[in-house]
Amino acid sequence: MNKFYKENGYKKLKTNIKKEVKEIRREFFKIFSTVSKFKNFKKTEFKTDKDIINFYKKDKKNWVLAYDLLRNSHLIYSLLANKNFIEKIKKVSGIKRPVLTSKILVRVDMPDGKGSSPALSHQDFCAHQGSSNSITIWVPLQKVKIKNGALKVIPKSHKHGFIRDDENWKKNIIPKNLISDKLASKFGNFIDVPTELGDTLIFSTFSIHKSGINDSNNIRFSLNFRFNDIESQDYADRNFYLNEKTQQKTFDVDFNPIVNFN
Ligand SMILES: O=C(O)CCC(=O)C(=O)O
Ligand SMILES: [Fe+2]
Repeated sequence: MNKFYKENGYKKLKTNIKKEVKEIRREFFKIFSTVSKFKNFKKTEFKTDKDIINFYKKDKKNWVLAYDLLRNSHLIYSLLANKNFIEKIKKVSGIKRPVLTSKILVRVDMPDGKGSSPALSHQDFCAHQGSSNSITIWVPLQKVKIKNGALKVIPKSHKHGFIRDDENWKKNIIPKNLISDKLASKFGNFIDVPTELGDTLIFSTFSIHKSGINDSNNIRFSLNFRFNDIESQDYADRNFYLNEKTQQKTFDVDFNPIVNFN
């Protein structure tokens, strides 16, 4: 395990995923463009972030259709096929045999808090409840400065383990893992973690973090995926718990499929 990571509960990594990251951002543009074209919003190719922002402002319903497709883009899984990248993650985090906790998450943070809702202070642990050494890998798809929403982390907060905000818990605020800024401040101060293109941020499942606000005119795309360590006794003792639903929505079909193979 990396010494800085062990002490602080997070670490910025220089990685060799620049090529994949650029391709994924390009593919996201294609997905927005295609949905826009076929749903008759705009017939021409989306070229700039502004095109996607306009799509959201003028035709949110169809924007959401595209947004929901991003997480099923096959290209986001190209990151997991990069062996060097995975080896680096294992070395820094000390995770011996990583297995995903759930699907890769995709965020589209647009100016003025539009798109994905900015995440308030929380730990990721509640969301998946995996091995105690589990980690989140946050992958921005462009340079992220403070101005466009650098992630905020409280160094060393992971050392306290699972933190429950009893006030929020009682009020049944969803998501339940939110920690008020007042309680979070007892564990230290947030620092901003700006990243260059190709950098990723690894943090412990117990590190308190929150979204930075995107005050720029551009989109801040990010992916995040999480690894459990199946070579972890505490996880084995909880029968390798997975907090993930796998059911389909329905087997009902309420439209007539067009068959056109002849
Ligand atoms: O990208 C962000 O701003 C925060 C994402 C996050 O914390 C999460 O998805 O758990
Ligand atoms: Fe998070």
